Amino acid sequence: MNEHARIFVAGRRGLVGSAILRKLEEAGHDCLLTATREQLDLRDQAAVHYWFRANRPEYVFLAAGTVGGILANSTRPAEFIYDNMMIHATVVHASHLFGVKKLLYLGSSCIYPRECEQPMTESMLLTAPLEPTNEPYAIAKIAGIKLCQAYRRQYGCNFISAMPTNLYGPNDNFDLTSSHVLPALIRKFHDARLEGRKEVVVWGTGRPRRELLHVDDLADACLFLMTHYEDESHVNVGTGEDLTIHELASMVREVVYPDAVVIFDASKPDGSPRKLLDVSRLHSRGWRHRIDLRTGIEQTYRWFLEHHDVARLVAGAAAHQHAAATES
Ligand code: GFB
Repeated sequence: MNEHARIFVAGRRGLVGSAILRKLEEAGHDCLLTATREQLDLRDQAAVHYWFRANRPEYVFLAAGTVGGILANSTRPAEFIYDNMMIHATVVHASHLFGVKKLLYLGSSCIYPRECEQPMTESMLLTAPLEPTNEPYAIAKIAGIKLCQAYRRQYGCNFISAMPTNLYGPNDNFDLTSSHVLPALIRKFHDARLEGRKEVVVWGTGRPRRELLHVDDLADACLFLMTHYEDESHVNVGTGEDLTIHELASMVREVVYPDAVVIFDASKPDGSPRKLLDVSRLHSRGWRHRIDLRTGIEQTYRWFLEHHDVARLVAGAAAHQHAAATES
């Protein structure tokens, strides 16, 4: 993948897509093809074929999708399964039809069973029932893995899959109705400090454990895999370390609002009790993460303060409410 290669980053505005774009630009790549959601609906096969025929990408980072935390997954299951299945099927098929040299598909650690031996190895896929709160999304992500493997077997496509753990970092989603835990905690402690409130409500019991990888580390792993990984099996991408939600909330409180008091709302779902990835396959290929969690939280909060004014958050929430109202 030389610096003049035609590279398509699907999902350029998202947490992952924007990080991959930053990494590619840093590495000197000068032919980066992107299309926003308004320019190209990746669920629309005719539009995607037209775009691929016109732009002829040689490499594809498939980081586009409808994503969200435990609340969004629980309340919008049809969007999560339909959008993601359509995006994966359309982009993978177009990549085959138009001769893409290599495609990297990004899944998620929720593909593994709820009651899974920890840490979870790649071979544990489909060995037991999934976590109910995000099963529709997980089914769509598993289908993406199987798509890439099937096109590799039948057509010889060089399509690979990476399964990242929970991610965070710049350009994350801080809207409380759809965000993942870490950006939600940053937002909650930030708002409480600004509004002079002492108490911050954290969902669940605080006992579940989560592994958190900074998205710049993930982007670095994606470029590494695009260059060095050619196998059929998907590959886990993570830090290999996890902590409880209680410990995570304490870490965010120290960074954002040390005087706050944390209250746990056990009426909210905990989701998977634990989903620590076994990252030995990736480590054996020579890649490891670099950004430690405390540093990553500090850097993400700085980004939040510089970029996420209240107006945008309010607009985002209002847009979401409007969308919900027009759908009902
Ligand atoms: O990150 P999260 O929303 O999703 O929730 P999952 C992780 C844990 O954080 C759960 C707790 O135990 C939540 O109860 N939590 C505490 C909170 N306070 C909050 C809060 O204010 N907001 C949120 N969102 N959580 C996701 C899947 O599962 O994992 C995605 O839903 C994706 O599809 C992602 O696969 C990697 O980690 O439980």
